[in-house]
Amino acid sequence: MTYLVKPKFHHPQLPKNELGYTHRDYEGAVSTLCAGCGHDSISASIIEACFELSVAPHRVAKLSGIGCSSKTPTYFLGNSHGFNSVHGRMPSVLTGANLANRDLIYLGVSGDGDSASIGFGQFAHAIRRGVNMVYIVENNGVYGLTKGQFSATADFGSKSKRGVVNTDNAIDMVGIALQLGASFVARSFSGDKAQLTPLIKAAIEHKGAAFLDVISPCVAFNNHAGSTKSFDYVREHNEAVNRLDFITGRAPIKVDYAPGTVELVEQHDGTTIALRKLNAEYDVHDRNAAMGFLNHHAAQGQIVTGLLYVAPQPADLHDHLNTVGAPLNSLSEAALCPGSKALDKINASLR
Ligand SMILES: Cc1ncc(C[n+]2csc(CCOP(=O)(O)OP(=O)(O)O)c2C)c(N)n1
Ligand code: SF4
Ligand SMILES: [Mg+2]
Repeated sequence: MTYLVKPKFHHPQLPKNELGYTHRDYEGAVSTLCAGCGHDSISASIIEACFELSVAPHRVAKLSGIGCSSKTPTYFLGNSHGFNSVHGRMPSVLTGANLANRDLIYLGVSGDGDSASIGFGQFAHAIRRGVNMVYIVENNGVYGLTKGQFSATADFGSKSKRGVVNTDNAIDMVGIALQLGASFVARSFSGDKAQLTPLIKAAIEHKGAAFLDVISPCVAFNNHAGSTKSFDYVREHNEAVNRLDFITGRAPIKVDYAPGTVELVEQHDGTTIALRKLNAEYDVHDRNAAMGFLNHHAAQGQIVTGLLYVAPQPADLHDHLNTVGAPLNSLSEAALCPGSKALDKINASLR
């Protein structure tokens, strides 16, 4: 794959985070995507989120499949670990890496083709197993890289650039993630950085399968009238249920909103998400209600965005498997191998 290295000029007065890093330390190569592609805005939000959280770049593993969306990890976190897998296979590679080293932050970046078509089974199993990760689908409703065929998330009745009407039903990745037990589910829009960046921060701090469906218009093949994934359509039909204003871990929480409009959501590690409610009735802890809400609004052509569900007591794959706290790749052979006597005993029990 070709890529352009960014010049390494740093303005001496660039703001620094707690680690002493600037934004530049979280960037990657120069993007080769089409100018205006939604995916580049998502990369910018990932950079911003990691900068603001003072994430050490070497603690992040970014994994992807194939597609314009899956190319984007080259354009952010240039100092992090990266693995560009086969089309649709990112989730199983991520699961294996996570099992070997639970200490890293796993960022899976995929497309609607990569995750809702060829990788649909892989996506489903990583989510239902509760792999501790941030799984982002950059959803444009088309296979951008292969020139704009309808993907499985293209809405029934929506029109291609050439005027062909989609006669297949759409897969709603958020609905599926809710059904499969993801412990953090959100939807956002690449054109709404103020909503997206805090969602990514919250997802990074969440322990469990965090799924983010980000509508990300493809300016080359799916940004016309008749598309339901265009900038205009998403702006006109966006039904945001809440907004995360800040996420704080150890710092004291200051809330200056009217009572009832802000909900503080505690996370496992003592961090708190401050959730500004735009819809007073919406309950982020009710999985079934979230599914009903989603379906109801989808039937009216609306796109529900925001933090849609977060589990009060999330658990991840390592909790389910009861693995040791230390990363498996740090254990010695003596600790990993039970010894021949123990193996003999197991074999004997199976005879
Ligand atoms: C096994 C395999 N089948 C098909 C392809 C061709 N292919 C490359 S990218 C792609 C679809 C990408 O769509 P999506 O994941 O939505 O990414 P986008 O380009 O839209 O961001 C396809 C079908 C491939 N590379 N490998
Ligand atoms: S083809 Fe579409 S998805 Fe791919 S880079 Fe261009 S605008 Fe983005
Ligand atoms: Mg796509």
